[in-house]
Amino acid sequence: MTKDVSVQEDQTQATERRARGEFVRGISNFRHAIGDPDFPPEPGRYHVFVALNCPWCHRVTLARNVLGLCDSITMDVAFPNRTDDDDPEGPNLWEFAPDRIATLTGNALPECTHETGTGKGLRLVKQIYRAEGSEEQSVPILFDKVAGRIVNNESAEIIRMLDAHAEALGSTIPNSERVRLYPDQPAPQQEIDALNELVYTTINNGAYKAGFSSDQAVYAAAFDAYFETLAALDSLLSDGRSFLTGQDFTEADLRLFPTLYRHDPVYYVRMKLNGAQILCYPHLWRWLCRVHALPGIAQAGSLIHCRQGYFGRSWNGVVPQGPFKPMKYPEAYYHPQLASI
Ligand SMILES: N[C@@H](CCC(=O)N[C@@H](CS)C(=O)NCC(=O)O)C(=O)O
Repeated sequence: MTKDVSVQEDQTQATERRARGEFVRGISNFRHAIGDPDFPPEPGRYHVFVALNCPWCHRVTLARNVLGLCDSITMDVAFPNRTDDDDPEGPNLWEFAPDRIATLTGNALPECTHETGTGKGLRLVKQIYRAEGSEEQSVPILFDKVAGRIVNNESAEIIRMLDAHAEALGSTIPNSERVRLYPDQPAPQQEIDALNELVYTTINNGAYKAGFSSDQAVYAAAFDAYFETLAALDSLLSDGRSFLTGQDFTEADLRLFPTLYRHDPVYYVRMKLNGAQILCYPHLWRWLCRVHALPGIAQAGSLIHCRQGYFGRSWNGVVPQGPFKPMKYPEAYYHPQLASI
């Protein structure tokens, strides 16, 4: 990679900031790239490990779908809640558990799978890392099934690689019809980079800073910045453009989508982002519905996994049922006219 595409949290005094109650996201350590000599772009070679409630994984499932890579990049899905305290390997670990029962539905979740990428049938994501001497445990992971190695565990870089190598990776969509998430020209790149920076800091990661910080001032600043950006993006879209940078869907849209998709049904309550719903921002609401309607987008996410994951264990296993007005979600995303103007 020639430049850092991920827009990560500033790690200055991270320990002290965490001690004061601020949520500070860590850094991903596997940063190889498809296209490096060890990792040639080939159909059928790569695999992703994801959890459908995780918004960073959502970037990867969205990219895999819109780029036509579902047949050529295999995928395993972890259960949305981590392991419990009585797990022999410890609590809070992502687990492949297709038979585990979700409190929300009273049934197993059909999207959840066993681990098939390594060929070892591992139970925990942590064991995939441990095989390489790493103590990390995060999803998403891009894995090379031929080399038996983790390629990369930073979603921003993974989606950029899938976009750059879509054809060689075996995309089922012809080049002329496939979206280009990060076009080669400098002008759209600069526009996307600027949006990524703003959206990562105040929206994607800002939601976590609001919801997981235990300091009132840190929460309040994150809350304010989040809603300021929503207002700014609503205004950006008010000139009639279909997507954030114009008439084409790009990486900037893809990276905004996972957070806004979660906002009304989950983050409003769970992340204490109860200033307003996306429904209150007419241009953003219509943008959300427009993106949701693109081929492959609705199929890349699951609000059942989101609800189960965000409210499951940390909220005593009971998942809030709403909202139901003006309509249940995700059904509401099929109705752009619900926007308040
Ligand atoms: N920088 C990573 C962040 C991924 C991340 O934070 N994933 C969370 C789930 S939403 C995770 O697995 N964290 C490790 C853990 O909580 O054990 C990326 O964007 O790919």
